[in-house]
Amino acid sequence: WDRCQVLSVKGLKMTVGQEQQVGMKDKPVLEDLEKHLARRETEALFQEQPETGNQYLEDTLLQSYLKTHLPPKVLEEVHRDLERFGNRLLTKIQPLSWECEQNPPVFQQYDAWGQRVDRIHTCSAWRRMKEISAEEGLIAEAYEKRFSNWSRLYQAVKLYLFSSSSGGFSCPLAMTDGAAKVIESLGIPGSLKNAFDRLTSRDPKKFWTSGQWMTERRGGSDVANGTETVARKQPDGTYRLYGFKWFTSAADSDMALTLARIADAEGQCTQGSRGLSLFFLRVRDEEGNLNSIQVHRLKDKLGTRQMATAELWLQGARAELISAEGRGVAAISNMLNITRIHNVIGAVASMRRMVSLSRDYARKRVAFGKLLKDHPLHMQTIARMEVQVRGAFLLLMEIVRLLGLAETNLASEQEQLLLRLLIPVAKLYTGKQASAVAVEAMESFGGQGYMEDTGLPVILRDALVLSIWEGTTNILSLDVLRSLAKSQGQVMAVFLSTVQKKLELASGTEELSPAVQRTREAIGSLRQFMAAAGSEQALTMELAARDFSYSLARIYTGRATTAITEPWNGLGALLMEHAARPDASPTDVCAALRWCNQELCPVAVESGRGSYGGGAALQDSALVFGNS
Ligand code: UCC
Repeated sequence: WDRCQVLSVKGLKMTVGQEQQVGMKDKPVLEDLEKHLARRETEALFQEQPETGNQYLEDTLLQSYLKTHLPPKVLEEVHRDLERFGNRLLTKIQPLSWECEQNPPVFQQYDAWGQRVDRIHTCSAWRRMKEISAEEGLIAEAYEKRFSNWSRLYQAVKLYLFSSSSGGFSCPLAMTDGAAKVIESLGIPGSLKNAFDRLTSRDPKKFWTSGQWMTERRGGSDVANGTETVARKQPDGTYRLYGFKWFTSAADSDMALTLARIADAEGQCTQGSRGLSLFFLRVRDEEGNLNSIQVHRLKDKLGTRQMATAELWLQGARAELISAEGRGVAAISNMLNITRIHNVIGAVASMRRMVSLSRDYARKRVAFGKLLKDHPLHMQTIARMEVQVRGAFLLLMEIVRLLGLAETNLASEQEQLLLRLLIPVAKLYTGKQASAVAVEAMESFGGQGYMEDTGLPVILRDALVLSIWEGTTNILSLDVLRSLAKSQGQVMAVFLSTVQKKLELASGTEELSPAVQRTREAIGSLRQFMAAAGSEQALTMELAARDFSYSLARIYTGRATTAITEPWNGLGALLMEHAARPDASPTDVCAALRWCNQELCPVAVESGRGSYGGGAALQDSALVFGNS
């Protein structure tokens, strides 16, 4: 006990504040202190909590991005709103977020009298999040298009700020946005007008959220072969759905879009992708009764515990066919592309939150006689994370900028192709970054990072799902290949020519020349890889898909663009472009250089090592299964 006390007193010496720290540094160890004094001091032992302030005002990269890109009038209004929103997040919304975490949804299957009720009880903070989402126009902003092509970017920025304080409500918002996008892309048919108006409403009383029920027991990734739900046509033209949905996120949503196979007169269904159609359904009727749906159970998840994920039996749920028959996957891909962008938003937001907290902690926490911020190795670790967040943030901005152009018919064909390619690239890359950064940042708090009541493990747990839902890393890598195949290589031609052309312009900025040089070399390697892969079997590209996608992410994030000379026409605005702005800071340049110091083209390196041939595939299998 005595030793513990002494250690604690020593601990006190390291934690109570800088002046006291430095003053006490060379004093002898306090073994001779009386026990009661040691106890009193120990009871006063505390560590200062890491905090963030107004997230918008603290985010210099976000502010400089908006200042560089938004037209002045838009910037003025957006800046005012974001500053206000930042304060609301800090003072009102963050406490609700913690409440959501502490009061996860509860499933009640039966009432006291044995009646099956299947109620999902959510806490008042969660329901308040829904109201706030409507009030803040978190979905509406993108569809009202008040700021033309900048509306999408503005919405994404608000969602980015909201994400870490949303108590998991970002998930239903992602699917709500995706559903609105699908309905909009169908031309808002009369039967879906009410749903669209509600999904995009600013009125909390009207606002609906949507689910996206894609996953069944046989297929999370392989939707085309795993979907067993059957749709039977009714005399009134509607359908009734029968099946089991294995993961339904935000199961308390008002409506859902889901896939099913239409049965013919003999009850037969077409298998595979061509047999899938897309349906709209209400989860409950006006009286609150479930639409012939039974909630089987809630999922017991590692993270996103604030949000109810359920297994659902569809037992004749009334639904409306909203795609052409057999075009379900193509129709729902509009939703997927939006939810994947939300995934990127969530990834960047969680990284930003973790790094901000690490930074704040470094200013407060003392170890070995000085603040963490004065330990170069500790700062190097945080700086490396900061470079990752910056790259991911600019990639996100690039995508929502392109999406904004596409949604206002201002995108060129090349920009649309680039958008199609960059969505899976960004989703898969930032999902992995977020997991890595969350783990690394957690370590920067020492043992405190591992303590549940600090809230830090919540961020880690919630970040870990980002590389899984909405398509795993490998599935998204294959989607990158799908975009290449579908465009017959045009997406890559646009990617390469854009990067190449813009690099020439960036090479005028002296300080960036090492980064330009490295990117140029990486593009050369990428070209060589593609030329060689083109003449090989399909297996090569499948095995290379992940490294290939990483290469695209790293090269694109680091590349320079024309935005200096053509601010409104430039394709992209990533680290080098940001660093080449007339008012760029040395930090911007440093981030670009550091980014380009990593291996920019891992696919070329691995290809050189023979990692993608048939022999390598056999070796992989032998390694995994231990065959001799
Ligand atoms: O996890 C889920 C919800 C969680 C909550 C989300 C919150 C996230 C935000 C968080 C914020 C913090 S729902 C489950 C998610 N599941 C998936 O993502 C499924 C993963 N699997 C895939 O993505 C597969 O690749 C499939 C299902 C798309 C493969 O289907 P198919 O049918 O085998 O693929 P096909 O035959 O290649 O594609 C069929 C059509 C083609 O069009 P056509 O016929 O015109 O050539 C494709 O080009 O669909 C088109 N298509 C696409 N188009 C497929 N994918 C895309 C795409 N991404 N973009 C455009």
